[in-house]
Amino acid sequence: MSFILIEKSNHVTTITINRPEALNAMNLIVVGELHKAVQTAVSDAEIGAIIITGAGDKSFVAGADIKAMSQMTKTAAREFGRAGHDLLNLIENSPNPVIAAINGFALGGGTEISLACHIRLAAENAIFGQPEVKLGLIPGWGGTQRLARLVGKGKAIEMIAGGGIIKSDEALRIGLVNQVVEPSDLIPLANKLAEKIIQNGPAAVRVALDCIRRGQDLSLTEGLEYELEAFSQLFGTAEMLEGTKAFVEKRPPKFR
Ligand code: DAK
Repeated sequence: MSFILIEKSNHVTTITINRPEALNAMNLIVVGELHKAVQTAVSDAEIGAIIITGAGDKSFVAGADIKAMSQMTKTAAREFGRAGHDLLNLIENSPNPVIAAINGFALGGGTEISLACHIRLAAENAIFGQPEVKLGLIPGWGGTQRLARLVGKGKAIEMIAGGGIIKSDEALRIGLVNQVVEPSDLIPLANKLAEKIIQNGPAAVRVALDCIRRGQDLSLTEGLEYELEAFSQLFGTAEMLEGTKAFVEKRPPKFR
């Protein structure tokens, strides 16, 4: 049985983590299937945006599978941790934007998956948390690194060391999510945003994303140089010529 549903429509792939009976908790099989689905979407030249969500109306991902982890040796835990890192790095390094549509519980590994996505949209019933310390663990899929980079060290330490949960309004307030909407509006909003992205110059979107991502690991001076080079490289491309010509001719550009 597949734990992943994939829908491809109009340059957008929607990937649904489908294990609702366990609130979409992630075991090694689910991690592997999600990795394969994301790999297929990022390798598809036709795809310009990816949406990741959870099946059902209660949960995005309620975390790594605690029952499976309770049986793991140190070696198995390292393998599980590595598989999670590989998956989340794949998402973060996707050439095209990945949107997390967070439809309920996003706990532990669930928050961590959303952190690897480029844009986080949440339903009003979304609940975030890094409760691993309550299990005698720490976040193992990048939470100690990505959360602090997104919301700042103080908030990250409060969430990780406290192990508490935060609701969607607080997540919005601290910058953990981009927008909060009614549950029924979540997927339509994700689709609307994806639609907006795919209407833009595909290479320009990819290059902009790459600059932002690379800039996180560079000094401002190095990042600005990187941007300057990337910006210049776009000049004279068919895409750039079409975009600027369409503006002059007062018509929408045809990029795809
Ligand atoms: N794992 C396994 N099963 C889970 C689960 C999880 N994380 N969350 C929910 N389920 C299962 C429940 O066991 C239950 O199944 P049955 O026992 O009935 O068969 C079913 O989903 C429905 O859950 P509940 O009956 O509990 O539903 P409620 O509405 O009452 O409660 C809840 C919802 C989300 C508040 C509750 O299920 C809950 O507290 N779940 C656990 C949330 C959590 O603590 N998540 C963080 C997991 S720790 C590492 C790699 C990765 C990680 C760490 C280290 N390395 C290898 C180093 C990551 C760790 C985590 O993500």
